Amino acid sequence: MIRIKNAEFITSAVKQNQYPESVHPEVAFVGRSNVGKSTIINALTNRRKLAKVSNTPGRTRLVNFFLINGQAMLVDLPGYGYAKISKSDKAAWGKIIEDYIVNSPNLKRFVLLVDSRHKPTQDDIAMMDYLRYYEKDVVVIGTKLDKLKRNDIKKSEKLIRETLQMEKEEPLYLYSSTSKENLQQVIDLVFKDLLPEEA
Ligand SMILES: Nc1nc2c(ncn2[C@@H]2O[C@H](COP(=O)(O)OP(=O)(O)OP(=O)(O)O)[C@@H](O)[C@H]2O)c(=O)[nH]1
Ligand SMILES: [Mg+2]
Repeated sequence: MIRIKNAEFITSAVKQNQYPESVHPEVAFVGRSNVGKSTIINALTNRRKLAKVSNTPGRTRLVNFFLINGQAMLVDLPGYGYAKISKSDKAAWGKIIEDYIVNSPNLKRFVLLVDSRHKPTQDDIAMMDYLRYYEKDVVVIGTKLDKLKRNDIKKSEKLIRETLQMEKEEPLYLYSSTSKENLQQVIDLVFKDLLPEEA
């Protein structure tokens, strides 16, 4: 079991010369705007306002770095897929993400968040394909599990796996930041080999 003992906001960046100088392994959170990236970061770290949460999609336009237990860096990437976005904003978003991925030697793992209530979108599929290309670990988390009927959980898992063309051994957890269901499983998966296990 991995325990999150402390979390510290380090910095926000849009380009490489603004990234923190870090020797720590990094795990990057990606997903559609409004899927719950900032909320899950607060839940994992047991902090209410570490990452900014809002009802306005597209709120997080920066790459945000958080140091966990002084040993691993959690990286919050800007969300994609909100409707009211101009072409130039979309290009800027793509560049921010790509610059980070290409210029981060310590990046070990991606956490792709999808909404467990819905079939993953075309943007989610494109993102999954894009992440696979980099040959790093990809962990998929279905968010907002509290909004799902118990009967629909298996169905949702199947739909996510099929739509994203996931192999059996590729990990998927459904999770809720509201009820905290599966929180410890998510922590163990997200920080596996990056933070020490405890009894
Ligand atoms: N019911 C429920 N609501 C959630 C959950 N996680 C997040 N939300 C809500 O979803 C909305 C968006 O959450 P954020 O964490 O800001 O989403 P985000 O992915 O960071 O969005 P961007 O910053 O725009 O990319 C907020 O109103 C949250 O309260 C969850 O597990 N259950
Ligand atoms: Mg956010």
